[in-house]
Amino acid sequence: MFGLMDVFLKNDPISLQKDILDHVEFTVAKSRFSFDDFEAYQALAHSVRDRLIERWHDTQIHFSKKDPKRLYFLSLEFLMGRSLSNSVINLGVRDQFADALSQLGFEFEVLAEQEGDACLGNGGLARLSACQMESLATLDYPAIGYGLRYQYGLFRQVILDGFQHEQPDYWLNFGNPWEIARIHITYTVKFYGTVTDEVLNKEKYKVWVPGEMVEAVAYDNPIPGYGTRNTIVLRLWAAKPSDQHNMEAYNTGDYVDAVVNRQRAESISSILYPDDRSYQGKELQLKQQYFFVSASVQDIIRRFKDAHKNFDEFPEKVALQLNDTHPSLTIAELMRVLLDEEHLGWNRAWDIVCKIFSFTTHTVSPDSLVKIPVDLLGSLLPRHLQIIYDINFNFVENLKKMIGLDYDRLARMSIVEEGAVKNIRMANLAIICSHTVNGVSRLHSELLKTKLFKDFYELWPHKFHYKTNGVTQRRWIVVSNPSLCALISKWLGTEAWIRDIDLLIGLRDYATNSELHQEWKMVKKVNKIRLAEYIEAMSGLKVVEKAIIVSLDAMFDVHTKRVHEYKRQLLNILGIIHRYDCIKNMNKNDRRKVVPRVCIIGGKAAPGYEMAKKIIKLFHVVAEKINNDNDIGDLLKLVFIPDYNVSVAELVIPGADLSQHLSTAGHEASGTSSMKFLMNGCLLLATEDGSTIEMIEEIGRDNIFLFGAAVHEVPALREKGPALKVPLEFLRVVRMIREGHFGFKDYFKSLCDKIEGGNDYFLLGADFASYIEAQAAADKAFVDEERWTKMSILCAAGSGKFSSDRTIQEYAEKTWGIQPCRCAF
Ligand code: 26V
Repeated sequence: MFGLMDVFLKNDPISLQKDILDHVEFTVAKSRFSFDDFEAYQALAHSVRDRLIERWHDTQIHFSKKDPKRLYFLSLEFLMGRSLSNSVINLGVRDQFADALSQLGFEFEVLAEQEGDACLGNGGLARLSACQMESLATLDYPAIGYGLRYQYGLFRQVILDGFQHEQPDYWLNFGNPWEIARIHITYTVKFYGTVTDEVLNKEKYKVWVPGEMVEAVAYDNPIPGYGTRNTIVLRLWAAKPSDQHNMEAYNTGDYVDAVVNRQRAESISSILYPDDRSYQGKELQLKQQYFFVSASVQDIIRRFKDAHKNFDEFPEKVALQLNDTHPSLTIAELMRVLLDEEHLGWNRAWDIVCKIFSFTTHTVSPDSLVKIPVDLLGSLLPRHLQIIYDINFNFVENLKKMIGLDYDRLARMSIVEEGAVKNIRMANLAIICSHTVNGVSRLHSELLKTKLFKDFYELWPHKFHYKTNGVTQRRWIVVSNPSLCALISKWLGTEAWIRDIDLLIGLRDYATNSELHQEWKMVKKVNKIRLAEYIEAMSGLKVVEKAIIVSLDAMFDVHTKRVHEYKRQLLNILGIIHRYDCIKNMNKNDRRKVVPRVCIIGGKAAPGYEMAKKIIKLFHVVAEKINNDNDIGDLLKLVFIPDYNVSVAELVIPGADLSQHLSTAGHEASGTSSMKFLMNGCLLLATEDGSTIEMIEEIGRDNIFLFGAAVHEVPALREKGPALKVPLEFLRVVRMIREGHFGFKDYFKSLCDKIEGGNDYFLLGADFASYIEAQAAADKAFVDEERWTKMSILCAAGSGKFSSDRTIQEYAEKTWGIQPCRCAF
């Protein structure tokens, strides 16, 4: 028999080979004498999964024994990307598996490429959740993530003739070895119906009689920590028809209809909504939110009740983190369970609820805050609407005592928005019921306090905090940039920075060391070659176009993120046209001084976001012209990376020399891709927005190319309208598009109209001159190799603050009140 902490699965080459072959034979059901790369990947993934499960069991047992306060992280989106490389690195078995595979005639890297991405999220918020889960595991915090197991992840982007087309991402088609279906962990989720009053022991209670029931089935995704045995879990819920679902129909013989209705239940977890900005109050979207909230709350209560009898202990054992407004229904659901099922009474239930919720908002825009039409909520979740009205009644009555009868302010702060359509403001609910409201950068927090949530800040200043975002260095250096990882460890003389990122600062001591410079440049070159090969292969796939061959001596200038007007990919394109125009008008001598550039753009536009889609098309028509202009050659090449996702980012970021972060100041809550570029020694060209302001403090103004209006200047510039002065160069490039220099003249008219004549809300014209200047400064620095390399080293050295380990530690200590609970090796 094994003792509790004995390692069950062995990691020597013979054991690993046997495990892999066993999985080939019995899991993949292929002969161990003949299997291809994909089958080998599947067997490898299952061998790794076995080890994850073992550690996860040990962690579970340890947590159950210690019974610490646990964090429950609720998010509707997680962008996990691939799991194989991250798992073997965090388990500390990467080299062992690579050796075992090579003896079987396979290469680890080749098999890793077989894995598809898990894209259960849109953009920044979703990838942040994934980084934070990994940091929670690494720092030994007792945490569980909850989300939805969408059958269709974020749409696949296909570019046809320069236009974006969307295709479904049926990511589960080839199976998913990283999840464990828990068919016995299911909860019934109720919808619709009516609320009645009932009396129990002379007390009146509300009883919700549902009109529809759906089962939530748990799918567990283990998340291993690095340098620890701790492995936590991301539990994703899938919808299945309930056995109790519409029994009536079966009994009345309406068998076919009943089966069709059962299928409808599954649609709740079928699709991820592909919009990362605006919330539309669609019924299915609300159903998704409640489905995930109800299953998670039932799971949390079940776990609590397994070990505790008295709900007074609940706040000592449970911290609930609301990742943006989408999971805010959790508040009403927990109140409902405590009132109607646990019969605690309003005051006790409310007291508990107020102690356990914390809320983080990821937006600066009021349009992104979830609002639910009262009619919709009342029909889908009648009891919740009553509870929200009761919470609001108490809140408004108290508020009147505090601020008097300031009706405008009372109306603004009320959870219920009056108007032609009455809405429930989920952000107000979240703020009122949470003990802490966090922003995602210092600037964001200031904007919340002075704009978005000003009324609430003035009422409860103590609730408002911020935790600047971070990203995990395990994924964004160790997995994605192994050459840089080895180089950093060599120069710091330790691998300890992988868990303790502050050690990176030690690189500063060698920022002018010529030996390091040589090795640093070599690493960048290796990564540029990798990226260039990808570009060539990817562009060569197209039937009508030739493959794009890029020069490694050129500056790889990257702008990859979701396409949005506020992120200003259009400014980048206008800058590229200006550069092209300048080169065309240069004499031979001047052309020799031009710094060759490869301008890389990648990112998806929301399917219904017309302007964003036009921006993608514009990039393609400009690329077509410039890439085929023999007069330009290697001086300027444009590349669009289609279907940008986590695994593509892992390839692109290490290979970038320069990266662009151009949001109009005051619009990017934080920005996290800039942190990944910084860690990889890539220089930034950026506005003073979001987290960039804090980056400047860490790396120094000399090591970043800044441009554009500051946040406080933006309102005055907008105010000027048509009187705003814009440079002639700006007018010239817009005219080139307008006049059809790149074709599609009519198609781009609305786009040009949006940035001229006082309509330029995102201030492209106002920032254009300083953008071009910053680009020139970047060119100048690039030709001075020694200066550039020093800057690059200083960027990586100063990136420590932007690790999600720091963010998570701050949350744990200041917001959640949880302690590490480390499972012994
Ligand atoms: C999110 C969602 C997700 C669920 C479905 C509907 C919906 C609607 C709106 C939003 C708001 C955008 C959330 C977002 O991704 N914000 C980004 O969060 C990053 C992490 O904090 C931050 O770095 C970015 O600046 C911010 O734009």
